[in-house]
Amino acid sequence: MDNKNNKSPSDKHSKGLHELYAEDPIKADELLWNRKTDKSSRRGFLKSSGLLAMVTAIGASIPFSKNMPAGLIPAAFAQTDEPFAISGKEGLVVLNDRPLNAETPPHLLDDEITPAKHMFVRNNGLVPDIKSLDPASWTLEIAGESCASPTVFTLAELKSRFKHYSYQLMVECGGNGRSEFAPAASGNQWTTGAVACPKYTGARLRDVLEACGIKDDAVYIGYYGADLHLSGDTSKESISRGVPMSKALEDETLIAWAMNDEDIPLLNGHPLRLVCGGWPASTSGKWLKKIVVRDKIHDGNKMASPAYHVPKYPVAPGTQVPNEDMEIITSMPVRSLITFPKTGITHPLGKPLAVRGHAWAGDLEVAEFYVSIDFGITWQKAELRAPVNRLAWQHWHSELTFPEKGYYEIWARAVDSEGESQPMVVAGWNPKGYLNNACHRIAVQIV
Ligand SMILES: Nc1nc2c(c(=O)[nH]1)N[C@H]1C(S)=C(S)[C@@H](COP(=O)(O)O)O[C@H]1N2
Ligand SMILES: [Mo]
Repeated sequence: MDNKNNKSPSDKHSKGLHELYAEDPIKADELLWNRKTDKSSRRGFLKSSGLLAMVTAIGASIPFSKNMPAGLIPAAFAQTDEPFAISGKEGLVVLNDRPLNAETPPHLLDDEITPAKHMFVRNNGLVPDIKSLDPASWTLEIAGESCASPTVFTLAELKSRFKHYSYQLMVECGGNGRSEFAPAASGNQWTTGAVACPKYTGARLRDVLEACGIKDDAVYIGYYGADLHLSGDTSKESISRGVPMSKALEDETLIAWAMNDEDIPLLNGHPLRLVCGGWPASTSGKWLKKIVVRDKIHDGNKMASPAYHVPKYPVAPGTQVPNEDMEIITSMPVRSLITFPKTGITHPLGKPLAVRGHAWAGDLEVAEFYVSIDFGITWQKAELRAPVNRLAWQHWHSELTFPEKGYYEIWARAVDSEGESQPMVVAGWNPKGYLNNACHRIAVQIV
């Protein structure tokens, strides 16, 4: 028996209002209120079944329920860990809703392979309408002045003509950690959660480009996606970035149609995305429509300094740096997360505390990992595993014992294969707030 199609409306209510609203706010509205989606009616009449569901979810009666504006989502829900957030996502913290940007709290990045529901979202423009993202009619154009035979492939052709590869790949926004810079840099105030490492499946960009002929003068590729500029102006791209040929032709650089063996989530680029693991994720174009092979550094939107550029030399916080003194970000720096336990826990004295997380280092590997419970005075070496493939994060774990009761911080620090360590305090200030790879730290109370 197929239970899925056998749900009565009361089953739907037992799902919980958060989920109902997250999945389909309009449907939820219709289910709960005695009305169609008439946004002009200021007050609605809560159906008795709807009231029951709401009261159950809130855990208290609603004396003035009959005065509630139709479609009102109770403010009480905003106090839960999982607000009526984003369809297909769970527990993400929304930093901006236009364009939609949301990050993942560290304890929700505990999985070795990041599940779709916990992958952050970073949009520069307007998310394409799901109806315009039909995999059956999707095409990818390969063109540009350094492409010998420009070609348009259907998604089906990409899948049938080219060998499939799967890799777990690091996708981290260049601005991850921006919130810690002072003076503050403008842009999304990411803390630690603009990062993920899902498994992608697709064709190698190299195979596809080689099938179209790469001219000798090729130096760069650039992508174009189907999302519109925030202004809605169809003559502008929301973002169109790229990478040098050396990165484009790496084994792991994919034109991906699947994430974790499923369709790529709508917000993360369905039905096709470029993935350049280990580089600022702005190079991993979503809703991928076109790739150009260029005879110069790609000049699409957000390629010019100061976007995704950092000073060529260290500068004092707050310095105005001329554009010509900035250089484009390539590989992301060494960084790590403590994904277990969640910050703020209490733990009994005398019982060892297991801690774990992930570490990554852009194009490099992480070579060593350390944890400290005394604010970085002494460091204990943690167990560190090799990556499942190049450009995937590595897992670390350790066990900590505490000398007495009280407040502690656990600090975690990765060192890459070239001996570069994460800094304990905020990394080099830069005008746009990129590449903060400072140590992640969490609080624990030993009782
Ligand atoms: N078409 C398109 N691709 C894009 C973006 C975008 O806004 N549009 N944002 C980029 C940036 S800045 C980042 S950090 C990543 C975020 O990927 P995610 O939303 O799947 O987490 O996508 C990149 N690719
Ligand atoms: Mo980004």
